[in-house]
Amino acid sequence: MTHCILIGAPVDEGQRRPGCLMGPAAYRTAGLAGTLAALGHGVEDRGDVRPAPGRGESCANPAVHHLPEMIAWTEALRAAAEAALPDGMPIFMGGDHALALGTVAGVAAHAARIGRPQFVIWLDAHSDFHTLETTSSGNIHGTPMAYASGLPGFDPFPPFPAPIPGEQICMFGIRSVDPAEHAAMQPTEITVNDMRVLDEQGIVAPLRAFLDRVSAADGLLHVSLDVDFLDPSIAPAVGTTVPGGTTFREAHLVMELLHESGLVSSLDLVELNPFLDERGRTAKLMVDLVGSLMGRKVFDRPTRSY
Ligand code: 4U7
Ligand code: MN
Ligand code: MN
Ligand code: MN
Repeated sequence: MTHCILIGAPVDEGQRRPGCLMGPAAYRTAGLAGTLAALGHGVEDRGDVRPAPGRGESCANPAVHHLPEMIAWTEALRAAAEAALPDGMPIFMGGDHALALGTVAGVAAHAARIGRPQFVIWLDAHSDFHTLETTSSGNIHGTPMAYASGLPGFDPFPPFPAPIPGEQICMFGIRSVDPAEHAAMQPTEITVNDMRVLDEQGIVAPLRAFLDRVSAADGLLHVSLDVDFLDPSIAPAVGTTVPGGTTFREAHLVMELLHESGLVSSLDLVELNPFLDERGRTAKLMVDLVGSLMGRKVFDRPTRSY
């Protein structure tokens, strides 16, 4: 049994299409707490994080918008993550993906404090590897992985507490990478399992290879699940749809393998825009995926030991 700590992060400022701020309410409406409780987990809902007012910070790239608000969110969410981790497994209900600047900072700081390596699995159509200097959309939801990697180009933000080495990052489901992101990732050791890799090798082998490394290092594992990881035909409630995403079964299989590993210590649910949903189907799918991540299965079968 896991003590699950639900934390609402109604971040809407990391992109330009309003609606992600309704995400936490949609997850509550779709029954996230009840799903976890039915699986035998403890559930505590700490409500929604409220950031301090922005302080007027600016940067050289004129495209970047809502910078002061995003710095305030980053500080507040880092604090919420650090406060929750000693008590259980935080589940951050987004909110757009810019919330991960704060949540990943919090988990990395916690891991450094307890002396264990922090790993991240990024389930996304996008690599989110822009800096404030390279982003042309100016949308900060496209930057959290570069921030967590300790790249320069985030001057107005607090320095990332314990940058995560590329060896400890795995991207899964990637199919949209801008040239500047590609260039920035080139010298890193990040594992990029793009859709081509998943087409050729399936889910199981690449995912187990990463989980074996997490386990061997006695690492903590943060899962960041962007709705656009899923194919838009099954998950329409997202502002940045990219065709060719994972199927229903591929996504559940990822969650089932993550559960089986016993390694997951924190989770982001990001980019759900309930305003774009069809009768709650995307919100319900995301809740069902969390169910698989937290142990729902049809039959018990011998599991791999890590
Ligand atoms: B998400 C993009 F240009 N790279 O920077 C950008 F393609 O959190 C998309 O993964 C970013 O949804 C997508 O704006 C951020 C674009
Ligand atoms: Mn993303
Ligand atoms: Mn994305
Ligand atoms: Mn998006």
